[in-house]
This record gives sequence, structure tokens and C-alpha cells, in this order.
Amino acid sequence: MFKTEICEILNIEYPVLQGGMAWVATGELAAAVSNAGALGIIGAGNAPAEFVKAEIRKAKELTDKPFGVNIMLLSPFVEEVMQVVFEERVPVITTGAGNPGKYISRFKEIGTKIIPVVPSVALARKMEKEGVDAVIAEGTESGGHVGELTTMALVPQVVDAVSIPVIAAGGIADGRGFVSALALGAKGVQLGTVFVCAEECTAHENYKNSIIKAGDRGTVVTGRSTGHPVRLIKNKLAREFEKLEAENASVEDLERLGAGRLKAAVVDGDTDFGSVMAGQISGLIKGIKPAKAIITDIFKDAEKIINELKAL
Ligand code: TUI
Repeated sequence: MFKTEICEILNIEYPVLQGGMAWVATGELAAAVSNAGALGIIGAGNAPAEFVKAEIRKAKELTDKPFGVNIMLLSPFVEEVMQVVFEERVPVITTGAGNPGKYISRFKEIGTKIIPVVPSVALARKMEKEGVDAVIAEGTESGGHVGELTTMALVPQVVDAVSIPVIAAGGIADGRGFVSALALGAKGVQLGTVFVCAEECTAHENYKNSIIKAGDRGTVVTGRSTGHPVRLIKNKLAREFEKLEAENASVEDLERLGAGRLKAAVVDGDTDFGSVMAGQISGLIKGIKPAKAIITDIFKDAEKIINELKAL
């Protein structure tokens, strides 16, 4: 019922992409999501190429379905990671935190699908001109590095501005969010926070529990003063960040406070002083489920919602 152009372009059953979350989105999670019929994505984050290559190999062992790699363009290893993804012939690349323009032609030549995250209409237009296959319009409800506009405002404006398919991201975790995204003109959705709480996600249980415990106002954006705004769960680290920012601390001091904190939260389970990146939708997530159940529950609910809407 919900087959869209995104399913055709990416060769998947459900028009759902799993966000490429650094440290969280490993080969195991990506393979589980792809095996469930959506597009699993490995998050390259700030990792060196060898690490990313090992995750790609792991995913290839665990699934024969298509999967992607998200390349975080602020990474110091971006060139070598691009090279590995090229050599491994990963079928889909998503990008975040910048403009992937200079890499597009190389990947187009080998048929890799390129789907950048865009926080604005201007970047969406520019990316369309440069030949990308679709764009992910990500609202500020998302976890991690965020733009300014909300999903509700951004998605329809991007849909009106470009002719390529638009994927909505930010604040979506269930059938209601999925149907809303379609109503805004999106042809698919990208989900991050809800997949952190997938059974197959290898993130520390403390990280998952922080999301499950969070309420509607459980996240905050820090780092606006450094130009790298990041949404994370309110914890001791977030409060320390807010305090330093209120005191107009230097960018260097703030960056020192943030360094290595995401890995500390995801891998070591330090949810007090680690960076527990998560979206505003955390308050909706009540437990751990297999990736397959997360996806099928969304589509069961979506079908019900559509039928209810038709009966109005
Ligand atoms: O990239 C993300 N989410 C992320 S990346 C990340 S790792 C990180 N850690 C510390 C500081 C910064 C990053 C954690 N979460 N989402 C996709 C996304 N991309 N959101 C916003 C953007 C974006 C922002 C500006 C995309 C393009 C852009 O363009 C600027 C330009 O160059 O035109």
C-alpha cells in the first residue's frame, strides 16, 4: 500500500531509511533494518576508513539486501571514507552536516544513489541541480546535529522547490508521523531515535534507557554558539554545556567539553557526562523492539489511519 518512488530507487520494500547515527548505526543495526525491508545505514561519523570498512563488511555478511553509509562531512577522515565506500560499491550514500557537491559526479558514474540531508530549500535546490537522487529534509526535532526549521515547515517547502523525491526526517517514530510526512509531500521517511531502541542496535543499554525514560521536554540543543548545534538528552553534560555557553566560553573550551562524549555514551554507557544524542520524539518511545516490529507496527498503524481518514 505504501510503495513509493523511494522503494523503486533504493530497491526496498518500505519507504523508510534508518538514520546514519555515528557509533549507534553499526553494521549489525543496518543489516537488521535492511533485512526487515527498509534501508539500513551505517553511520561513519568521525571514524577512520578502516573502521567504516569493517562495518560495511559486517553488514555484507549479515544481509544480501541493499544498505547505505552516512558520511558526516565534518569528519577529518571524509576523503578516505569516501574512497572506501566507493571501493566497496555501497549502493547508497547519505550525507550530513555539509554540502557533498564535490563528491557527487564520482559516485554517479558507478550508479551509487546519493541522498544528502538538507536543512534548507536553498541547499535542496542546489543538490537537485548537481544531480542527487533524492534529498532528506531534516527538521530540528532530530537528534544530533540540527538545522533551524521544523520538519512541518521544512518538508513542504522543499517538496515545492524540487522535482526529485523528498524524504522527511525529524520527529517521526510511528504511523502517525509517517502518514503526516506523506501528507506534506514526502515520498519516504528517515527514522533515527526509534531505531536506537531496536533490539539489534548495539548501543549501550544505558543509552537506550535514557531515551525510553525521556519525556517530551527531555532534549535540548547545545552548541549553537559554536556553529555546531546538537540535540541531546538533558543530562549533566548538557547542563555543563549550557552553563559554559551562558558564560560565553570560548569555542575551544566548548569543543574540549564535547570531544569523545558521543562514544562515551554509546559504547561505555556514560549517560551522565556522555553525549546522548536523540530527537524530540524520545518521549514517544516506550521500549525496545526488534527492527522488523518497529517497521511493521508503523505500517499497520499507517494503514489504519488512512482508513480512518477516508471514513471522515
Ligand atoms: O548530520 C546530522 N546529524 C549529526 S552529525 C553528528 S556528528 C557531530 N558531532 C558534533 C558536531 C557536529 C556533528 C551528529 N548528528 N544530520 C544531518 C544534518 N545535516 N543536519 C543538518 C545538516 C546540514 C547542515 C548544514 C546539512 C547541510 C548543511 O549545509 C551547510 C552548507 O555547507 O551549505
